[in-house]
Amino acid sequence: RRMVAGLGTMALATLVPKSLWAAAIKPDDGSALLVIDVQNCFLPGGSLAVKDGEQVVPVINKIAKSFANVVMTQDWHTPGHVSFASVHEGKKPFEVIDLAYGKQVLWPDHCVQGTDGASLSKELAIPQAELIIRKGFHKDVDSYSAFTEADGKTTTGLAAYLKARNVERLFVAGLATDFCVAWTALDARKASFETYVVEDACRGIDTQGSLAKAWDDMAKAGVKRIKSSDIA
Ligand code: VGL
Ligand code: ZN
Repeated sequence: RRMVAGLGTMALATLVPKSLWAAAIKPDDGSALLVIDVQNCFLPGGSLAVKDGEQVVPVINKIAKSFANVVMTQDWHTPGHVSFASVHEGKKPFEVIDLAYGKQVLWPDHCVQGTDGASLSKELAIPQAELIIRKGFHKDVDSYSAFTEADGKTTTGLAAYLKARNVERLFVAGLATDFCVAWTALDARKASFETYVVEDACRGIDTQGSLAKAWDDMAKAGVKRIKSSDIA
Protein backbone atom coordinates (compact mmCIF):
# COMPACT_ATOMS: atom_id res chain seq x y z
CA ARG A 1 0.00 0.00 0.00
CA ARG A 2 2.76 2.38 0.95
CA MET A 3 4.54 1.43 -2.27
CA VAL A 4 1.55 2.44 -4.38
CA ALA A 5 1.02 5.64 -2.44
CA GLY A 6 4.64 6.47 -3.08
CA LEU A 7 4.31 6.21 -6.82
CA GLY A 8 3.90 9.53 -8.56
CA THR A 9 1.16 10.08 -11.08
CA MET A 10 3.72 9.75 -13.86
CA ALA A 11 4.54 6.21 -12.73
CA LEU A 12 0.86 5.39 -12.32
CA ALA A 13 0.19 6.67 -15.79
CA THR A 14 2.66 4.20 -17.22
CA LEU A 15 1.30 1.28 -15.19
CA VAL A 16 -2.44 1.72 -15.56
CA PRO A 17 -4.15 1.66 -18.96
CA LYS A 18 -5.21 5.14 -19.97
CA SER A 19 -8.84 4.09 -20.28
CA LEU A 20 -8.87 3.49 -16.51
CA TRP A 21 -7.11 6.54 -15.15
CA ALA A 22 -7.76 9.52 -17.38
CA ALA A 23 -10.75 10.99 -19.11
CA ALA A 24 -9.83 9.06 -22.23
CA ILE A 25 -12.30 9.60 -25.02
CA LYS A 26 -13.29 6.52 -26.93
CA PRO A 27 -14.82 7.30 -30.34
CA ASP A 28 -17.92 5.17 -30.93
CA ASP A 29 -20.25 4.56 -33.89
CA GLY A 30 -21.82 7.97 -33.27
CA SER A 31 -18.46 9.70 -33.66
CA ALA A 32 -16.72 10.94 -36.79
CA LEU A 33 -13.29 12.37 -37.48
CA LEU A 34 -13.29 15.35 -39.86
CA VAL A 35 -9.93 15.71 -41.58
CA ILE A 36 -9.81 19.25 -42.91
CA ASP A 37 -7.86 20.29 -46.02
CA VAL A 38 -4.69 18.22 -45.69
CA GLN A 39 -3.76 19.21 -49.23
CA ASN A 40 -0.48 19.86 -50.98
CA CYS A 41 -1.06 23.64 -51.21
CA PHE A 42 -1.11 23.85 -47.40
CA LEU A 43 1.98 21.65 -46.94
CA PRO A 44 5.69 22.52 -47.40
CA GLY A 45 6.31 23.75 -50.93
CA GLY A 46 2.64 24.62 -51.39
CA SER A 47 1.38 28.05 -52.41
CA LEU A 48 -0.29 28.64 -49.02
CA ALA A 49 1.98 26.45 -46.88
CA VAL A 50 1.00 26.37 -43.21
CA LYS A 51 4.00 26.43 -40.86
CA ASP A 52 4.76 22.88 -39.68
CA GLY A 53 1.67 21.69 -41.52
CA GLU A 54 3.27 18.36 -42.39
CA GLN A 55 3.45 17.52 -38.68
CA VAL A 56 -0.28 16.94 -38.52
CA VAL A 57 -0.18 14.00 -40.93
CA PRO A 58 1.28 11.27 -38.66
CA VAL A 59 -0.91 12.45 -35.78
CA ILE A 60 -4.04 12.30 -37.95
CA ASN A 61 -3.07 8.89 -39.35
CA LYS A 62 -2.70 7.60 -35.80
CA ILE A 63 -5.98 8.88 -34.36
CA ALA A 64 -7.89 7.86 -37.50
CA LYS A 65 -7.36 4.23 -36.45
CA SER A 66 -9.81 4.88 -33.60
CA PHE A 67 -12.62 5.99 -35.93
CA ALA A 68 -15.13 3.93 -37.88
CA ASN A 69 -16.31 7.15 -39.54
CA VAL A 70 -13.91 9.53 -41.24
CA VAL A 71 -14.85 12.42 -43.52
CA MET A 72 -12.22 14.51 -45.30
CA THR A 73 -12.52 17.93 -46.88
CA GLN A 74 -10.79 19.43 -49.86
CA ASP A 75 -10.58 23.15 -50.56
CA TRP A 76 -11.59 23.22 -54.24
CA HIS A 77 -11.50 26.60 -55.91
CA THR A 78 -12.19 27.69 -59.46
CA PRO A 79 -9.40 29.45 -61.32
CA GLY A 80 -9.77 33.17 -60.55
CA HIS A 81 -11.63 32.48 -57.31
CA VAL A 82 -12.85 35.54 -55.39
CA SER A 83 -10.59 34.66 -52.42
CA PHE A 84 -7.45 35.03 -54.54
CA ALA A 85 -5.58 38.33 -54.15
CA SER A 86 -4.52 37.97 -57.80
CA VAL A 87 -8.03 38.79 -59.04
CA HIS A 88 -8.33 42.03 -57.05
CA GLU A 89 -6.52 44.97 -58.63
CA GLY A 90 -3.74 46.27 -56.38
CA LYS A 91 -4.37 43.79 -53.55
CA LYS A 92 -1.83 41.50 -51.95
CA PRO A 93 -2.23 38.18 -50.12
CA PHE A 94 -3.33 38.49 -46.46
CA GLU A 95 -5.04 41.84 -47.06
CA VAL A 96 -8.72 41.95 -46.12
CA ILE A 97 -11.50 43.27 -48.36
CA ASP A 98 -15.25 43.70 -48.00
CA LEU A 99 -17.42 41.48 -50.16
CA ALA A 100 -21.22 41.26 -50.33
CA TYR A 101 -21.17 38.49 -47.68
CA GLY A 102 -18.66 40.14 -45.33
CA LYS A 103 -14.92 40.40 -44.76
CA GLN A 104 -12.68 38.26 -46.93
CA VAL A 105 -9.01 37.61 -46.32
CA LEU A 106 -7.22 37.45 -49.66
CA TRP A 107 -4.93 34.50 -50.31
CA PRO A 108 -2.31 33.44 -52.79
CA ASP A 109 -3.89 31.31 -55.53
CA HIS A 110 -4.36 27.86 -53.97
CA CYS A 111 -6.26 24.58 -54.28
CA VAL A 112 -7.42 25.13 -57.84
CA GLN A 113 -9.71 22.31 -58.96
CA GLY A 114 -7.87 19.38 -60.50
CA THR A 115 -4.35 20.65 -59.78
CA ASP A 116 -1.68 18.78 -57.85
CA GLY A 117 -1.79 21.48 -55.18
CA ALA A 118 -5.43 20.64 -54.54
CA SER A 119 -4.72 16.92 -54.07
CA LEU A 120 -4.94 15.40 -50.62
CA SER A 121 -1.54 14.56 -49.15
CA LYS A 122 -0.23 11.21 -50.35
CA GLU A 123 1.00 10.65 -46.79
CA LEU A 124 -2.55 10.38 -45.43
CA ALA A 125 -3.20 6.75 -44.61
CA ILE A 126 -6.94 6.58 -43.88
CA PRO A 127 -8.38 3.97 -46.24
CA GLN A 128 -11.70 3.81 -44.40
CA ALA A 129 -12.52 7.50 -45.08
CA GLU A 130 -16.04 7.39 -46.45
CA LEU A 131 -16.72 10.85 -47.82
CA ILE A 132 -14.72 13.71 -49.26
CA ILE A 133 -16.50 17.05 -49.16
CA ARG A 134 -15.23 19.62 -51.63
CA LYS A 135 -15.91 23.25 -50.78
CA GLY A 136 -15.20 26.72 -52.10
CA PHE A 137 -16.17 25.71 -55.63
CA HIS A 138 -18.49 28.66 -56.21
CA LYS A 139 -16.32 31.28 -57.88
CA ASP A 140 -17.78 34.24 -55.97
CA VAL A 141 -18.09 32.70 -52.50
CA ASP A 142 -15.40 31.28 -50.22
CA SER A 143 -16.04 28.36 -47.88
CA TYR A 144 -13.70 27.77 -44.97
CA SER A 145 -16.35 25.70 -43.23
CA ALA A 146 -17.13 22.14 -44.26
CA PHE A 147 -20.79 22.86 -43.47
CA THR A 148 -21.77 26.31 -44.77
CA GLU A 149 -20.26 28.64 -47.35
CA ALA A 150 -19.08 32.13 -46.40
CA ASP A 151 -22.43 33.65 -47.43
CA GLY A 152 -23.68 32.07 -44.21
CA LYS A 153 -26.50 30.18 -45.90
CA THR A 154 -25.42 27.88 -48.74
CA THR A 155 -24.98 24.41 -47.26
CA THR A 156 -22.56 21.72 -48.36
CA GLY A 157 -24.98 19.04 -47.14
CA LEU A 158 -22.52 17.72 -44.54
CA ALA A 159 -24.73 18.25 -41.47
CA ALA A 160 -27.62 16.39 -43.11
CA TYR A 161 -25.28 13.57 -44.17
CA LEU A 162 -23.88 13.15 -40.67
CA LYS A 163 -27.32 13.30 -39.04
CA ALA A 164 -28.72 10.77 -41.51
CA ARG A 165 -25.90 8.45 -40.42
CA ASN A 166 -26.60 9.06 -36.69
CA VAL A 167 -23.31 10.82 -36.05
CA GLU A 168 -23.49 13.10 -32.99
CA ARG A 169 -19.87 13.71 -32.02
CA LEU A 170 -17.25 15.29 -34.24
CA PHE A 171 -13.49 15.39 -33.85
CA VAL A 172 -11.88 18.02 -36.06
CA ALA A 173 -8.25 17.97 -37.24
CA GLY A 174 -6.19 19.36 -40.11
CA LEU A 175 -5.34 22.71 -41.68
CA ALA A 176 -5.60 25.45 -40.86
CA THR A 177 -6.61 25.78 -37.21
CA ASP A 178 -7.66 29.41 -37.48
CA PHE A 179 -9.58 29.16 -40.76
CA CYS A 180 -11.07 25.94 -42.07
CA VAL A 181 -10.73 23.97 -38.82
CA ALA A 182 -12.21 26.73 -36.66
CA TRP A 183 -15.04 27.64 -39.03
CA THR A 184 -15.93 23.97 -39.35
CA ALA A 185 -15.92 23.47 -35.59
CA LEU A 186 -18.05 26.60 -35.01
CA ASP A 187 -20.60 25.46 -37.60
CA ALA A 188 -20.59 21.99 -36.07
CA ARG A 189 -21.67 23.57 -32.77
CA LYS A 190 -24.36 25.60 -34.58
CA ALA A 191 -25.66 22.31 -35.95
CA SER A 192 -25.65 20.92 -32.36
CA PHE A 193 -22.84 18.38 -32.73
CA GLU A 194 -20.68 17.68 -29.68
CA THR A 195 -17.42 19.04 -31.06
CA TYR A 196 -13.77 18.40 -30.24
CA VAL A 197 -10.75 19.98 -31.88
CA VAL A 198 -7.58 17.89 -31.60
CA GLU A 199 -4.99 20.62 -31.14
CA ASP A 200 -1.82 18.71 -31.96
CA ALA A 201 -3.51 17.39 -35.11
CA CYS A 202 -3.92 20.98 -36.41
CA ARG A 203 -1.64 23.86 -37.35
CA GLY A 204 -2.59 27.51 -37.91
CA ILE A 205 -1.81 30.27 -40.38
CA ASP A 206 -2.01 33.05 -37.74
CA THR A 207 -2.52 36.31 -39.64
CA GLN A 208 -3.49 39.44 -37.68
CA GLY A 209 -4.26 37.58 -34.45
CA SER A 210 -6.44 34.99 -36.17
CA LEU A 211 -5.16 32.00 -34.21
CA ALA A 212 -5.84 33.35 -30.72
CA LYS A 213 -9.23 34.67 -31.86
CA ALA A 214 -10.15 31.29 -33.33
CA TRP A 215 -9.41 29.43 -30.07
CA ASP A 216 -11.33 32.08 -28.16
CA ASP A 217 -14.37 31.87 -30.45
CA MET A 218 -14.28 28.07 -30.30
CA ALA A 219 -14.11 28.03 -26.49
CA LYS A 220 -17.07 30.42 -26.28
CA ALA A 221 -19.06 28.19 -28.63
CA GLY A 222 -18.46 25.12 -26.47
CA VAL A 223 -15.89 23.45 -28.69
CA LYS A 224 -13.74 21.13 -26.57
CA ARG A 225 -9.98 21.43 -27.07
CA ILE A 226 -8.21 18.11 -26.67
CA LYS A 227 -4.93 16.42 -27.55
CA SER A 228 -4.49 13.31 -29.65
CA SER A 229 -3.31 11.47 -26.54
CA ASP A 230 -6.78 12.00 -25.01
CA ILE A 231 -8.27 9.70 -27.65
CA ALA A 232 -8.30 6.01 -26.75
C1 VGL B 1 -7.89 27.65 -45.81
C2 VGL B 1 -7.29 29.81 -46.30
C3 VGL B 1 -7.86 29.70 -47.54
C4 VGL B 1 -7.87 26.54 -44.83
C5 VGL B 1 -8.46 27.53 -47.06
O1 VGL B 1 -7.91 25.36 -45.24
O2 VGL B 1 -7.79 26.83 -43.61
N1 VGL B 1 -7.31 28.79 -45.44
N2 VGL B 1 -8.44 28.57 -47.91
ZN1 ZN C 1 -9.21 28.36 -49.87
